[in-house]
Amino acid sequence: MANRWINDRTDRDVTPERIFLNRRQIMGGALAGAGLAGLAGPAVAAPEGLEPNSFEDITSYNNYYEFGTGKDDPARYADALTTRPWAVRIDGLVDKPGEYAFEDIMKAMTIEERIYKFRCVEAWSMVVPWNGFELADLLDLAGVQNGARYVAFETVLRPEEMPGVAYPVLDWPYVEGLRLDEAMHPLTIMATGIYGRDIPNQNGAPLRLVVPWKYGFKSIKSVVRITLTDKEPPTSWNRANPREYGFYSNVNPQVDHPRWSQSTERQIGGGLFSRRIPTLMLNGYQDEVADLYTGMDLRKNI
Ligand SMILES: Nc1nc2c(c(=O)[nH]1)N[C@H]1C(S)=C(S)[C@@H](COP(=O)(O)O)O[C@H]1N2
Ligand SMILES: [Mo]
Repeated sequence: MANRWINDRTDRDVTPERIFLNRRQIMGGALAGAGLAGLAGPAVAAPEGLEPNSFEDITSYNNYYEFGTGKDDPARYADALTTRPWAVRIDGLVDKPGEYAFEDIMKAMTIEERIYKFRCVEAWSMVVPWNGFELADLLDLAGVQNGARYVAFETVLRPEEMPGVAYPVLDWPYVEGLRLDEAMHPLTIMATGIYGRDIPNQNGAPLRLVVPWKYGFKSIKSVVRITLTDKEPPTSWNRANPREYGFYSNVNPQVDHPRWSQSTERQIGGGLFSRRIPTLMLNGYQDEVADLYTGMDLRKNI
């Protein structure tokens, strides 16, 4: 493979220390403001201090349409996905395009725990203790060029390992996109683990995006390509149903999905007694991310 990146650098080379510290300081500030646990705990906790779901809940109730549209299909079929060796192609408007081996990425990144609430557009939610690294650190590694404004993501496409792609539910491969500032935000992570264990295939092994203030479908799984571009990239759900799914897909309890309300969510877990709770603007991460949307109408730009 041409241009394979060799890991001969330390974290410090990867991200200029000033920016690196800044990002951690931002997180520290968010923590202090919310009055949550100190430095010993995860860098960011779920809004309202919600209890994490069990490993069992998180890994048995999934959406990963490449393995079928049922909530238990991913747990049943995703084992067939080969996740080693793995590489992510980073290309487009970057200084160092190429295939980045998963092991090399892991060596270069700082892995942290982040407990995030996750809100699916189908009006259920979970709290997940992810392990992963900031997407910004990976993008810094590749060197984002000046003209870049968006980041496009692509999931692996392996019909022989993915029974669901035989059905044209979505245009395969699954694709997603973020604006560059959303991608660089310290809350945006690439998850590689759950509860300190390697991320299971049904949750998007070996690495998947997590953007806690957006609906779950923005969190693209098993990423093989990241492209920096100057144009808004296509997204699978917008392509499939532009009337129901926009590019931003920010959690907004005030804007109903055309077929259901988004004002409450059902908490997964607790069996028969699963509770409904009010959905919060930007999924409760408003203090951290509202600035990204200053001057934008979050009812129109959905
Ligand atoms: N490649 C791919 N990524 C995907 C999906 C998918 O079908 N394919 N589903 C999305 C949706 S709708 C949700 S709610 C989350 C579910 O993540 P989880 O199974 O880890 O809870 O993954 C998102 N990422
Ligand atoms: Mo979802």
